[in-house]
Amino acid sequence: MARGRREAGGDLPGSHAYQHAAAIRTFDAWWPKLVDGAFRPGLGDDVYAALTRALQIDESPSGATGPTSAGSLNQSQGHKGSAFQYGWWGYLDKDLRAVLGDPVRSGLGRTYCGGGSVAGCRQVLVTTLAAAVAEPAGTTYPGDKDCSAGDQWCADTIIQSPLGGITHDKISWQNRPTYQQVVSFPAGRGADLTNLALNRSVSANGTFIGYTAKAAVDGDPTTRWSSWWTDSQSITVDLGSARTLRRVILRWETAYGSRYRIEVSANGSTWQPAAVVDAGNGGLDNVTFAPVSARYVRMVGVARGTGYGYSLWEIEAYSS
Ligand SMILES: [Ca+2]
Repeated sequence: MARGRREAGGDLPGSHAYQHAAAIRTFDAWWPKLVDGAFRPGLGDDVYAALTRALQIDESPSGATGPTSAGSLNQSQGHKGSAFQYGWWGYLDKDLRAVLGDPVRSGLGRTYCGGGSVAGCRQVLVTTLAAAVAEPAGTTYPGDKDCSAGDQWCADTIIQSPLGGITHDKISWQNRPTYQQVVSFPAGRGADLTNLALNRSVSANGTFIGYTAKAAVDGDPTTRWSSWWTDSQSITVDLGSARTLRRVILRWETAYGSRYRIEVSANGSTWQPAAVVDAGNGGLDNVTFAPVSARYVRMVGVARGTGYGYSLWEIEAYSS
């Protein structure tokens, strides 16, 4: 993620240097060689040049590998906080997968790397990577009026444009995301998302004074049940009638369960396990399991994540 930090010019340990500086330098050097090696032979010089003018292959923070044509809308001007938004990442990703024979949605229409052969493409990767490793830092980060050649930290910095008499030091910048977000969908379109536990009869074998079990099924995200401060605690919901269950959502307060079981029962006395969670980290747990018919569902605590009890803002049950 984006981070900005004003540098006071000091040289504390770790300041003005990346932890894995050589790896970053290698990838910075490799990317333009890799794209060129993968696509130029198949596209030909003229088409490759025209396409890279339309969409630059990279958006390095320093702008060193951006296009030089004045007309490009996407041209990086350098030192403005690149987020690597513009580039050929998707093209190469799709091409490599196509060469490997993997399914590619909205593919490129043909393969490019290594002429489409796995062995040829592997050679392109190895050759360009070897060239990147051998490239001097001063070539990867050529330097400009603000930064000396080879100064990786400086190449990535944000450099302010003076406004009247107001100036500002360079700002440290790094935004080299591999992942920025993971979104998971617990159910699909058309699924019945009725919370079967809502406002149902509920009980707990231990309740800390004032934090009743009822608060865990009241649909109110600001009220909670809290157990006694021991590991062996449970909360049980009576769904009113037998329902098909496929998952339970637990909305933990700070006091969460690190190990617990979800158990179900037809009669409230004979229980069977539906799921075991043994490395919980709190927050929201969406616990899925094979469909099972049950009238009762309970969370059985095995180990607490904190010194407090188990505390749930809500426990929810779903048929899909
Ligand atoms: Ca609640």
